[in-house]
Amino acid sequence: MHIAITRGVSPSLERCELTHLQRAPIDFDVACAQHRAYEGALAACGVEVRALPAEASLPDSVFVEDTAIVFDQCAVIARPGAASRQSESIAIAEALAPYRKLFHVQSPGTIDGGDVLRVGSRVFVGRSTRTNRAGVEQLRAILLPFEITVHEAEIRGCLHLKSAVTQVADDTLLINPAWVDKAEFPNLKFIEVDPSESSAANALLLNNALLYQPRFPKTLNRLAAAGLRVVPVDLSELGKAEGALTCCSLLFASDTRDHEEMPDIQPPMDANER
Ligand code: CIR
Repeated sequence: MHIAITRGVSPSLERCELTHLQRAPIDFDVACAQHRAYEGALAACGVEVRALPAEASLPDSVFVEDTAIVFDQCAVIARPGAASRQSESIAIAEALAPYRKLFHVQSPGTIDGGDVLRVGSRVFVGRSTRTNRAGVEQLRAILLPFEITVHEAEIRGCLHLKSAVTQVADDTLLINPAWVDKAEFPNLKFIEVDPSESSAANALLLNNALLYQPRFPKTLNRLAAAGLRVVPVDLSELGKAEGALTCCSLLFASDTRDHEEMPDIQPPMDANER
C-alpha cells in the first residue's frame, strides 16, 4: 500500500518562484481542478491520498516533492533552495512524523526534493540552483547507514534533476539528454523525450501505472510503444509555475517496519563544522 501526501493549490500561486519560464497568468480554478484530478488518479491507482490544506502564505506549497525525500528507512526533511519556500517543510515534517524517523537538512545546506531521483538503492542528486554541495553531503551522511548510495549528477538548462529525468520502469529512465547526460546513470536503459517536447521527461511511476501528461503526445507515444501503462493526467496550469507530475506528491510505502526500530543516528554535522 502506498500513501501520497499532497497539499492544496495556494491562492497565492501566481506569486510562485520562476527560473526558466516567463510569468504567465494562471487560472486558479483550472489549477485546482487539475490538481484534484491528479489526486483522483493517484487514488484510482490504489494510493491512499493524505491531502493537506492549501496555505495562502506559501505560493509554491502545492509542490510538496521539494520539501522532503522519503525512503523506506527514514524521511529527510529538505531545506529548499528558494528562501520563499523554506517554511513549507514545517507542515510536511508534521505529516511525515507518524510514518518515518525524520532527519533534517541544516543550514548552510540546501536541497530540493525535485533534485533527488531514487532508483533501487542508488540515489542520484542534481546540483542545481536549489541544491548545493553541503545539502548533497548531508544527504549522503544521512543515508550512509542505510546503505543507500548518493551520486551527484550534473544538469544544465532546467530547474531540477527530475525536470530532466525520471524513472518509468524498474530499469528504465525517461530522459531529456539535452539537460542531463545518460552517462550519469550506469546500468540503466533509457527512453528519450521527443526533441520537440523538452519538458516531457517528468513522469510519475506507481506500481502498475505511469502518470503522464497528454500535452507531450509524441513522448507519450514512445512510452506506450514501450509497453508502459500510461494514465493521462494534465497539470498544464501548474506547469506555468514550473511544476509537473512528481512535484505534487510525496509518495511512499505505508507498510515498512516500524520507524521506531530504526537505528538511532545523529543528524549530520553542519558543513561549517567539518
Ligand atoms: C519553484 O520554482 O520552486 C516552483 N515554482 C516549482 C517547483 C517545481 N518542483 C519540482 O519540480 N519538484
